[in-house]
Amino acid sequence: MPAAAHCRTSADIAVVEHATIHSGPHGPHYRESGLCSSVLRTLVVPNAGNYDGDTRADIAIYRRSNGTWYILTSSSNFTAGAGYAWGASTDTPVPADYDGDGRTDIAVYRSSSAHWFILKSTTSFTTAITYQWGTTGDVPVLRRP
Ligand SMILES: [Ca+2]
Ligand SMILES: [Ca+2]
Repeated sequence: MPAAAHCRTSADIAVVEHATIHSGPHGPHYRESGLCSSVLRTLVVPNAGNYDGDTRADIAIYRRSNGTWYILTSSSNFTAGAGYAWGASTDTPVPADYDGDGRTDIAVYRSSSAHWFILKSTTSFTTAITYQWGTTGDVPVLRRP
């Protein structure tokens, strides 16, 4: 299987650092223009979510190398973003709306201790809640869009 085809079929791969924003008839979108190398796969994990609470998904990545989330918001027409240091290189990103405000929360699952670390959107991502749920080796169940 060619590397590029493999990239497009995997849910946890995107080359956002090599992507560009384009205007189109259906609004802005991003287009991959780079390669999907094994090195980049370890650095960037995309996820879909609505972090700013409008009606559209935002572009977000979780960079394992520094445990930072980078979110490009749809409410800014994908012209402004923010970074949030939340997680470790071995954590699994598990974004969802845990606090029920309609906005996606920033969250990671740490398999080594079965902890869920959730940075709440209701506090503009300034306070967190933690749950221990699972046991070593468990896999978090994620709903993919
Ligand atoms: Ca949004
Ligand atoms: Ca939320």
